[in-house]
Amino acid sequence: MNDDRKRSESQVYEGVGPRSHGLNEMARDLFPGGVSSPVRAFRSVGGEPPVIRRAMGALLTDVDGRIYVDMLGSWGPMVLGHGHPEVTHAVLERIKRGVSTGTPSPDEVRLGRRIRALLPLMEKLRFVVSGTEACMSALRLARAATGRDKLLKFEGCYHGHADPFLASAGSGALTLGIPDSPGVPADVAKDTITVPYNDLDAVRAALEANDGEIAAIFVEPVAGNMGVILPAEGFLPGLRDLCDEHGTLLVFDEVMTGFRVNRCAASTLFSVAPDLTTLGKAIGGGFPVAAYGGRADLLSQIAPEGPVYQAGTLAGNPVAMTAGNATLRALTRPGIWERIQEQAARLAAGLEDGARAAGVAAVVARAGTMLSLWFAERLPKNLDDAKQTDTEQSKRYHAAMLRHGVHLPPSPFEAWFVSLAHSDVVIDRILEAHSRSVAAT
Ligand code: KE4
Repeated sequence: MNDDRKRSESQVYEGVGPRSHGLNEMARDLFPGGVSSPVRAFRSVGGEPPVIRRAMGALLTDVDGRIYVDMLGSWGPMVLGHGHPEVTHAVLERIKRGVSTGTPSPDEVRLGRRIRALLPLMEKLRFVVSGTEACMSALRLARAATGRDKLLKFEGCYHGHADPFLASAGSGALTLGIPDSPGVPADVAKDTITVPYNDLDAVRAALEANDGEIAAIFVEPVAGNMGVILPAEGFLPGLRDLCDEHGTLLVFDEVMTGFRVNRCAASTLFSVAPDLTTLGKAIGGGFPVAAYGGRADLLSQIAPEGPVYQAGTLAGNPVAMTAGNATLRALTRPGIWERIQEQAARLAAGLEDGARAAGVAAVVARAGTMLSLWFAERLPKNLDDAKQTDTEQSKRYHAAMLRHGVHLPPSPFEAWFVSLAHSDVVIDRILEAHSRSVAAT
């Protein structure tokens, strides 16, 4: 780490700098909450976000020149770190040949072939531009393919902001959904059944109570949107069996877990084959790329091959495809993903050691290169457990880590992401800030 990085090591940042504050004020005047996506507003941790003007490697630099170690990783995509030379070079070269044509391109074929070679259960796939779009489209396909309307999802799992997914259970596992957000019609939410994560009995009961009516079960095979929560032994195979028994499609939402929980996907890590998979984040390397895919007999029902409509102006954008290709090519080179995982494991162990040394109850849930630090005696199994952890301490810890130059995801219910750029020096720096912060919160 060069000198100006070293200068910032001992520096403590109080609040945000004047330029960030000024820009946040302008942004609040322009955008709802001053952000382009709600969680970025720091509402659940307090304070205001530093406004980032530069990202390189594992570091973020804000408009006041303050430097932070980045544990956000753009919420998952930046698995190689920021500004990886192969990705940057490939994108700059592709831009010289045009940025968008709205036509077939060799770039989308290249990325599609690469994804299928890595994840053969993606027999056919369709590129879209966000995880929301991937999940929304996969649900439409599942409903068309089964002729059923209902969806079963899990409390705390997030599948983007399309109406059917913004519904949560009323009381009891068999209650049909109620809107989670104004603007979601009750008539839409009623078809969404939500049960606790890791609860196969609740899934079985919901399938039996709605026999023949549930089109699909959507699941994050490793939950990342209520903080990282690991699937219990037998949970994912149990979902597969129950779906087979009831003619319900199993959809793995791997927008976050894809290329994060192992070299490829959770389905390969746990040897459970979903009928459909959604991908996003890492497959675009920071550009807007997502995809849904799976069994060819299902995907062949998507227009124009079949009657199920889905479309998009910038789907398969050649520059985004190029970024995704360069990212996956570098990431899946022998030893690269394993190196990132090693660093994540080292960080996880160091976080728990540091908390123990400070006499603070904390445990780390880690799956591959994504992790969460829980202020609790034991790992949460579902959303209720997650809410029982010491979220107030988590918020104080977030602020302390930011003061010590480490930018964590601004919510106790999000994941930290480790990248190829998180070298030993960077991990040491995080652990040094951790030992100062955990003792002080
Ligand atoms: P996007 O529409 O944000 O690209 O993807 C939605 C989505 C779908 N499925 C999973 C498993 C996801 O994690 C996401 C998006 N994740 C959040 C982070 N928890 C994105 C950050 C944000 O909303 O700003």
